[in-house]
Amino acid sequence: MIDILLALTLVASVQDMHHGHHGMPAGSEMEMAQSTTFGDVRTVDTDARTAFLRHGPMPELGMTGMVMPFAIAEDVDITLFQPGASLTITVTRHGEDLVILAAEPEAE
Ligand SMILES: [Cu+2]
Repeated sequence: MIDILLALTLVASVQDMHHGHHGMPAGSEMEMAQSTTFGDVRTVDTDARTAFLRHGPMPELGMTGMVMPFAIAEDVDITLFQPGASLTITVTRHGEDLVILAAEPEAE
């Protein structure tokens, strides 16, 4: 019985992977959809390379402004992510996660 449950769980995970772009417009360019907007840093975890930001609208990713967690790509300067900092961020979607690909201090 445990083996059957395990097999069903595996099948369910494989199916989930194929639903990653559910509800997104068709087109191969959606794989690389990016959005650039402002992000106000709330908290940061430098070890995990994640941060909570209040971000502006990102229509390319189907999102209005909100506060949410982001992953920070390896080549982004994480020292920019100080609580209270205002940044301009470029974001893409990797599965369930939103990943910051680039960040710079917001222009005055
Ligand atoms: Cu969001």
